[in-house]
This record gives sequence, structure tokens and C-alpha cells, in this order.
Amino acid sequence: MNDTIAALASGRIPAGVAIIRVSGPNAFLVVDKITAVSCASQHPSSARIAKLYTLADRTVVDEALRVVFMAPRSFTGEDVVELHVHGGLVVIDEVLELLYSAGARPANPGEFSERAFLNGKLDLTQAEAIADIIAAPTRSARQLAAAQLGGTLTSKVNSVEQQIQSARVLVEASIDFPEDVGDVDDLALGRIVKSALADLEELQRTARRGHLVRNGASVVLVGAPNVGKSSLLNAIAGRDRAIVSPIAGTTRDTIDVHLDLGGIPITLTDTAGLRDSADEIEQIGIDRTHNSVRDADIVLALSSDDTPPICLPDVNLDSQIIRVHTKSDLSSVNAPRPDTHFISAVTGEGIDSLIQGIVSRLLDENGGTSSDSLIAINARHAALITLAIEALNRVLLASAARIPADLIAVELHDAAFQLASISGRNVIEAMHREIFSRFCIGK
Ligand SMILES: Nc1nc2c(ncn2[C@@H]2O[C@H](COP(=O)(O)OP(=O)(O)OP(=O)(O)O)[C@@H](O)[C@H]2O)c(=O)[nH]1
Ligand SMILES: [Mg+2]
Repeated sequence: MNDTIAALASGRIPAGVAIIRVSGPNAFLVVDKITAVSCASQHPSSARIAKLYTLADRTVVDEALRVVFMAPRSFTGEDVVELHVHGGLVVIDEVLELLYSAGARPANPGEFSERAFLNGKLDLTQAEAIADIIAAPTRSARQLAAAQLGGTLTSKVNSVEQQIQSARVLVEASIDFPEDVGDVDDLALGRIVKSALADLEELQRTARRGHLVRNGASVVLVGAPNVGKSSLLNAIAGRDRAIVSPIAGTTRDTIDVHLDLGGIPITLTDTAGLRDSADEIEQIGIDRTHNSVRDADIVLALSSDDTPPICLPDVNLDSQIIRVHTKSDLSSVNAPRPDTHFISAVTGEGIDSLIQGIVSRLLDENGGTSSDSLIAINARHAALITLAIEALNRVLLASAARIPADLIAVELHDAAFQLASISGRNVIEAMHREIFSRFCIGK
């Protein structure tokens, strides 16, 4: 961190303005080489207009707004200069080249945030939240990420860490002062550990939602030709995306639409109707249907009064299938099976309840949602929480088996260590590098 980095921090060019960020011990020196008035003479956290000059013949490249932040009061905790230049591709390239010639080097992906983390400006969950805000595919993903940036996850984990700390005090007192304290109070220890375990299990239940909100899910429509797959796709999407016709075999290829259903980014796929076909092109489409089904999180299996359900050899789990009876407006069925959605793409009957059914099936599949809907942990948090839960369960077993207190202390230490890794207080460098390398350049 003793070098100075520079990168474009804003996106989508051309734009009115683009922000180039420079951070490091020589940030002021570097920028001074291409401007006329020194950064040090500018009031910290203030903006002023500055002409940017070439190094060799001092011709003007652009006129920028220069914002100066003095360490430690900046995003990275280092000296930072932001140059708000005009947002054209050429001008941005030229200014970056000037900064590199003046002593900065190109920033790696996520390197500004990594420096903020290393300088104690952010913990790892907040740094991850920044990446999540940038990558958020839906409003609800952005909302969860903003809550995490505000510290919802950190404060929940901190409160469990405090419980573990009080359990450690209990155990270590009986190790250090056996005459005064006596044996570990197993009842008190059990109470604290069980409460910590309950909190961790509640956090763990948010993992499914976290995964879905960040990565999305695929939902595939399957059924015999003419059962109404394309009509249902259009009804859910709210627009005419797929061709609908009374001719069986209309859809030949898979068609994807991307939707936000209940905050989950969904890829909804229409497929070619399944039947034995001698038509070579239709058969290729049918093979693609089978591939889509194999990769699906949810399969909507369609049937109607005159089209029986098809057999789905590619689906392993019943939990993957949602049964749908189509064309309810034409149906003579009075009481559809309770596990079947009764819908009409023409009247709209049952469509909203089917959408709700898809969302709740996705969320409930692995144990449902947490009561705290503003937390949704990611895979890294989930892995660490699992290790902490395992360590705490070993504490309960050891305490029941009256195993010596120093071994119980080791397990409590392990649980605390795993939780501290969530905020990154004890994360080794290789691990945080891995996390920040997934960020975009300039962040
Ligand atoms: N009355 C009524 N007709 C429907 C409904 N859904 C679909 N249809 C009609 O059924 C016929 C077939 O609909 P599609 O949506 O093209 O069926 P598909 O399953 O995509 O058919 P293929 O692409 O050939 O596999 C069309 O004439 C639609 O207008 C419905 O809910 N009610
Ligand atoms: Mg179709």
C-alpha cells in the first residue's frame, strides 16, 4: 500500500462527467504534476476547477473539477484526489495515461475498497455490500446490500460474538481460578451457548434467500405441444415475448425472459412441446427442452383438460416441480387437485397465485426465511457460520460429558475465530485478496 493507484471510478461512457480516482501516499504529488495549483493548497474535502496539462509541453487536455481528500478522512483512508473530467473515452484515456506517467499505477479490481478495509474504514461485510450494491440485479438485492452496508449483519454477528465472549469468561475463570470459582457452571454455559446457536441458525436460514437474490433462479415451462406454455410465459412476463398459435409445435427453440419475481431475479424459459417427433429441427428443440429441465431450479409442468401431464425423467426432486393446469376458462374440472395451480392465460385467473407459489417454493425449499428480512448472508458467511455452529455444538457435548474446561475453551475460541472472520478482523491476506478481486476496477 505504499504506492499510488489511479482508475476510472464511474461508468457508462460517453457521459457528461467521468470520475477518475487517485489514492495513495503520493496522490497529491502525482496530481500536482498535471495541474497548476498544488493539491495541498486546496482545502480538504473541497472542490475546485483545475486545468489538466500534458507533462511534456503543458498543453491543456481538459478542465476538471478536482476534489481533494486528506488521509485519513477519505474512502480509502489515504490521500485521495478525484478528478471529475469530461466523460469521453479519449479524454479519460489521456488523463489516466498522464497520471500513470506522473507516478501512479493502474488500480486492480476492488483495490480502493481493499485499501479502505486494510485501513479500517470498512469491515469485510461492508466491502462485500458495496460490491453487491453495484451488482444488484433487482431492487430487493440492492435493499439487502444497503442494509448490510449499514451494518445489519455486522451488528447481529457482534451480538453473537459477545455471547460467546461471556461463555469464554465463564470457562476461563474456572481454569484460571479453580479455588475461587470451582467447576464450570454447566447450566449457565448451556444457556448462553444455546442462545448463540439459535441466533446463528436464524442467520443461516437467510442463506437461501441471499443466494437467490444475488444469483437468481431458473424456472422452465414444460408440457406437451399446445398446452399453453408460450401463453403462460407471456402472461407472467406481461408482454408478448413468445409466439402463440393453435398449431401444435409452434415453439421450436427455448426462449428466455428475465423477470423480477418477488425480488428474485428469475430467468423464465419457454420450451418446445415434448412429443415424439420425426421432424429433425423439432427434435433438436425437444433435446434443448430436456437440457433446460436438467438445469432448472423450478419446473412448471403444464397439463390441461385435453393434454395429460408429461412424464419428466430429467427431474430428480418433486420439490422442483410445480404442477399447472392450463386453460381454466375452458375447463370442465370443478375441483382441481390441491397441489395443482389452475390458471388461464386468457382471463388471468391463477397467475398471481402461481407467481407467489414459485417465489415461496424457491424460498422455502431449504428451510424458509428469517424473521429479519433485511439480512441475507452470502456463501462465505454461511460457511463460517456452519463452522461456528459445529464448534458450539461440540461445546455442548463436551460440557455434558464433563470434559475438562480447557478443551471447552478451545472450542469456544474456535467459534469466536470463525465469527471474527465474517467481519474480517482476522482474515489472512490471501483470503481478502480473493474477495476484492471480484470487484470492478475503480471501486
Ligand atoms: N382459452 C384459452 N386458450 C389458451 C390458453 N392458453 C393458451 N391457449 C391457446 O392454446 C393454443 C396453444 O397455446 P400456446 O401458448 O402456443 O401453446 P404451447 O404450449 O406454447 O404450444 P407449442 O409451442 O406448440 O408447444 C393457442 O391457440 C392459445 O391461444 C388459455 O388459458 N385459455
Ligand atoms: Mg409455444
